[in-house]
Amino acid sequence: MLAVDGGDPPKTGSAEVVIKLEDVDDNVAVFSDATYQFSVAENSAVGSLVGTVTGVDIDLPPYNLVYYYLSGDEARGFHINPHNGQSSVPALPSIFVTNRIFTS
Ligand SMILES: [Ca+2]
Repeated sequence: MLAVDGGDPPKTGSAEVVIKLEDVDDNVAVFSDATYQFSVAENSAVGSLVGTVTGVDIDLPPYNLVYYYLSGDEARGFHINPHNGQSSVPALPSIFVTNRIFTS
C-alpha cells in the first residue's frame, strides 16, 4: 500500500497489508446421492447395518461438520449414527410389524 503526500515532488510511504480471508458457514451439507434405497430382512438382528449415507460440506472446519438425523414418521423405528451416517436396525423391532402388509 502506498501513501502519497501533496508535496512537489510528492513523497511516498509504503506499508505491507495482509488480509486474512476467513471462512464463513456459507455452504450447506449435501448428500452424495439424491435418493438412498436400502433393503433389510424383517428378521435382521438388532443393530444390523441397513445402509450408509454420505454428506459433505465444502466449508472449512468447523463449518463443514456433517451430522445425520432421520426425520419423518417412517424413520421413527430406525437408528442412524449421527457421525458416520450408518443406519441400523433398531433395538425395538416393532417397525417391521407396523410396516408389514398382512393378507389372509
Ligand atoms: Ca457449512
